[in-house]
Amino acid sequence: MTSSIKIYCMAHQDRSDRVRWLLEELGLPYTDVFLKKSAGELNTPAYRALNPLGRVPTLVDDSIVVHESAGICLYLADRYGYGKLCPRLENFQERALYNQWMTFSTGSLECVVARMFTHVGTPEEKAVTHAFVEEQCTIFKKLLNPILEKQDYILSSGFSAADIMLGAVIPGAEPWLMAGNPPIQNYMKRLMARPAAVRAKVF
Ligand SMILES: N[C@@H](CCC(=O)N[C@@H](CS)C(=O)NCC(=O)O)C(=O)O
Repeated sequence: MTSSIKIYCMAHQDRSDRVRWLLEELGLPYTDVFLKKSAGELNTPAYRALNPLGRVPTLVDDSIVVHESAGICLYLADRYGYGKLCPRLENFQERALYNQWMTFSTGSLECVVARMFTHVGTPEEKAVTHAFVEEQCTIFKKLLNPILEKQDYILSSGFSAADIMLGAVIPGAEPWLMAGNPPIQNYMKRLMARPAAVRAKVF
């Protein structure tokens, strides 16, 4: 079967990781299109027409073009894994939680942790950033731990694209979320053992 699905990325380990993992879970063929930032390939008019931000990942599926890794995974799960890798729309309770965790992964968790790696400023300003990340991650643990102590995946209905998003993002927060914290460590072990994650070279 030939595939028209293309993932524009810079490397397997950039934010295209979650998209590739989901495609592997879905068993869909895809092609990676590697762009070289140093060669200006994120800035060409052709690429900016697909992704005006000049970032990766971007997904092209025939005439459909999507950027934002969470947006791409929402699209793929709805189109190709409906009711399997995402709850059905009429399952309002589960779908609401799914929406919450899909957007939490990049909108709250990833962007908070990214501050630690991008912060600039005086030592005092860095200490403020550090304290903010610590405080937020303490809350994240209070949210996630009770769920992961009672079930294997973030939704009670089982594995979904929300686990892919969380699983791809949590390792960036390793010192704050995983160290000394068995519920999230064990959750990550379960996710890392998934054959699709291994095939996608996420970890
Ligand atoms: N929120 C976006 C973030 C996309 C993003 O910032 N991607 C990085 C690579 S992981 C990027 O393209 N950086 C541009 C650059 O390094 O110039 C998403 O989740 O897709």
